Formats: sequence, C-alpha cells, structure tokens
Amino acid sequence: MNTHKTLTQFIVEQQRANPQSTGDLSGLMNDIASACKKISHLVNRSGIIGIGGAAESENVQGEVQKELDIITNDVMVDHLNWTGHLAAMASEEIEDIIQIPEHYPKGKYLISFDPLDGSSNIDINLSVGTIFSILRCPEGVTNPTVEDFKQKGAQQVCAGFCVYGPTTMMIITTGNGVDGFTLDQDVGEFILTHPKMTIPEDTAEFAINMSNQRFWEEPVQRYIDECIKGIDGGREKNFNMRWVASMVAEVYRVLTRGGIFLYPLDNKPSTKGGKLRLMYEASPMSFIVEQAGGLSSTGRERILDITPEGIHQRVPVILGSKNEVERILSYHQQ
Ligand code: AHM
Ligand code: MG
Repeated sequence: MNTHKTLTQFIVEQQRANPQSTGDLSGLMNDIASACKKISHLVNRSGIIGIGGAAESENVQGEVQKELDIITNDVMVDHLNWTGHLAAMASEEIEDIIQIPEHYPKGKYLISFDPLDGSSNIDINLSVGTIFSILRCPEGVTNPTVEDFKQKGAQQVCAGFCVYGPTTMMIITTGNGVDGFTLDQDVGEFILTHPKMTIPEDTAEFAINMSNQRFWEEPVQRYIDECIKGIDGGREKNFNMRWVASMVAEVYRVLTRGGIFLYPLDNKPSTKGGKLRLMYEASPMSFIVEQAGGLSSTGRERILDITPEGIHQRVPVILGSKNEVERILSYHQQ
C-alpha cells in the first residue's frame, strides 16, 4: 500500500529541521490548510446551498463582489484570528488591515490573502483559489499598521495558494522549493503528491487576455505578435495559448508544464498600472515561481524587489518559464 505524507507531517518535518523554530509558522500553516478545506467544501457545494451568486456590494477596488467572496473572506478571518499566530491580516475584500480581536493573543506574523481569486469563474464552474503571503511582524510591534505590511516580497516567510479545480490542491513555499499537496476529500487531509515542483526553462505556451491587446505597450505587443506568428515570424517554434482568467489556475499550469503568464502594464482606464494586486497576488505567486526556477517581473523590475505603497497596490505581472521571461525583459530594455 502507498503511504503518503500529509501536509501536517511535511510541516512538522520542516519545523524539526530548523532548530530555532518555535512551531508558530507550522501552526499558522495548519490554520490556513483548515480554512482552505472549508472553502473547498463551500465552493464545491455553492450551487446546492445557494451561495454561488453575486452579492449586492462592491469591494474596496470597486469590483462587484460574489457572495462567495464575502463568505470565504469570513472563513479565512474566522480560522486565523484566534489561534495566536498572527499580529494582523490584510484581505483583498477589506479596505483596511484586519486587527486581531483584543481578547485573543497576538502572534509574530502578518498575513495578506485573496480569499477567492478568480471569483468571476464561480458561476461558470471553472477553477478558483485562495492565495496567501506571510510576513514577519516587525520586532517590537504589538499593534501593526499598514506601514508594517509594506515589506518587499523577498521578505516573505511563506507563500502559497490553494486551487479549487477538479481536485483541490495546495501549493506552498517557505523558501526551500515548492511542494504541491492534493486534498483527499474522504480523509480530509492534504497529501504530498507533487514534491519539489520545477518550471521548465523553455515553453511554447503563453497566457494573456488578448482582448486588452490595443492597450499594451510595445515590448508586449512585439512578444505576443512573435508567439502568434511562430515559425513563420522568426521564432524557432509555434506557440499555444491559454487564458483561464483565474491566476491560481494559470500559475498551477505554469508550475506543472511550464508557460508564460502576463497581465502586463496597459493604458486601459480600469487597470492602469496593472490589474493584479501586489501583496496578495503578484508577490506570493512570484515567490513560488522563483522558488520553482522561474522568473517574475513587471517588465521593468523584479516583483519581489518592490516595496509596496499600499495593501491594495496593483502591479504588472510577467511570470513563468525563465527563458521566455528573459526574452520579454530584453524587449523592455531595448
Ligand atoms: P480577482 O481577484 O478579482 O478574481 O481578479 C484577479 C483575476 C486573476 O485571477 C486573473 O488572472 C485575472 O483577474 C483575470 O482578469 P480578466 O478578467 O481581465 O481576464
Ligand atoms: Mg484575486
């Protein structure tokens, strides 16, 4: 019989390998896994229990919220605010940072999360997910403010995402490679099924929302044009295209078989400066992609080197297989 390692075992082993570890990060990762199991269950049953529709509200970024955006945000907060591992939280769905209630102990970490990424895909039954990024709360800070969250992505202690697709998968890094776990729904445990995930350096698959083409800058126009023309336009191969409109699904694909994913800088009025949010989308995904051997950039700078200006700041994102990202970066430099 195959005996598989569970996420809990994996976390405990990592903790034991680090003698300075207090177990706080392990505890926090277990809390996140519990929240994601609950979200997986809710997403799976959303149609049956009648929570798959639109809410009558907008989030801080003026985006129409889905009922599940609000419910999954509450699931994350309710699973994470009482266990004593966190000093404060930030969520895509909440304008200000979320404080730990006075009657609970505070911990030494800060978390930023997107509780349900790709939520426009819920009603069409495509993959959605949860993305998270963990930072250390600065030494001596007991009442964190937004300023304490403004740390470069390179300072992340842990990042991960869960994708609720045909199977529910949790992908994590603590800066020592990337590991993937599949939720065994019957047992309720995440099982290590994809150890040490690596992104192939080369790819013949790109992902971009082509409907924004007229708004892109010249380097991205050139790159995508060359991909489309393939061997007839001077590239050594023909390219395939995918666009799921769910970053968790795209990054999972890139981790599995390589690829390049772009939500670039454009001059579209609604997404000027990029669409994706730095702290709970671009930054954790960049940490994961780099740890798997890929690259991640805005086109002008490494995403992990950006010091955030605010918790909901947006940035352009170009990530994936190393050689293709480098090619686009060279077009930006020319
Ligand atoms: P969300 O957090 O509101 O779901 O938005 C982020 C999503 C990403 O998952 C995805 O890459 C992108 O938005 C899709 O954008 P578009 O609808 O422009 O294709
Ligand atoms: Mg999102």
